[in-house]
Amino acid sequence: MVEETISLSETQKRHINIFKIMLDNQYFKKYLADRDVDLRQHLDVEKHCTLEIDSNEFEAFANTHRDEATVKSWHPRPFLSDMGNEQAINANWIGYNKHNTSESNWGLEDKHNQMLREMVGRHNFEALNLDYEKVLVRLLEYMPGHSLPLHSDGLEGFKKLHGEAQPTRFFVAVSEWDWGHVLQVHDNVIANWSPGDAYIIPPNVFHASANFGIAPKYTLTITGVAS
Ligand SMILES: O=C(O)CCC(=O)C(=O)O
Ligand SMILES: [Fe+2]
Repeated sequence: MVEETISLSETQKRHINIFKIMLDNQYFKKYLADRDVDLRQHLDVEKHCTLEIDSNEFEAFANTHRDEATVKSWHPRPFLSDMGNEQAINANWIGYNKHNTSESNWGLEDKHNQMLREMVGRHNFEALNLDYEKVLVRLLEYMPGHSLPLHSDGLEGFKKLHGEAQPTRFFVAVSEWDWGHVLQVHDNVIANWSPGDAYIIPPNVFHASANFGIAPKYTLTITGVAS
């Protein structure tokens, strides 16, 4: 008994030590400081417009095409940029893993991109001032308890599809806003949205998104170039 108690407390000590090392090193904090990312400096992020979309249509798409979804979690991958991978490592180090960052998405496959683009519709791309022929539309599904850790966009998917360009990235709310559905873009916490609400995520601006609620969260990321 005595021995067990001692060995348990040694294990606990070791765990506390690991946490200390992990948090004391502050790799992600340093990463941001090195890039002059400072939350105390305000960045204006306003709603761009509200698209006319039908949430049900996108949620039905997710369910119909569930077995063709790309299911991923947050970790370094060979096709990401060095920047993306460094950010993923920093996030993994502080506890983000497959149990809290799982995402199902559609749109990287060309046929899904075409279908989603049609569902969004030409009139909405006009509202965004985007070239209908040069877009990448992805539908993201986050279940309760999962989030997209802090990152800046590498835009790898768009660059692969349409070559190097300086595209604009839009976040578009799809499902009705619900408990625990949030997007943080620098010092702006965006919530309480309506389906179709579109926000620009400016290049190199850090953002994160979460579902700490009770219903799935559906969003679109639309990347494109001005028409
Ligand atoms: O859709 C989300 O919740 C996050 C979007 C995002 O990170 C992006 O559009 O780059
Ligand atoms: Fe992003």
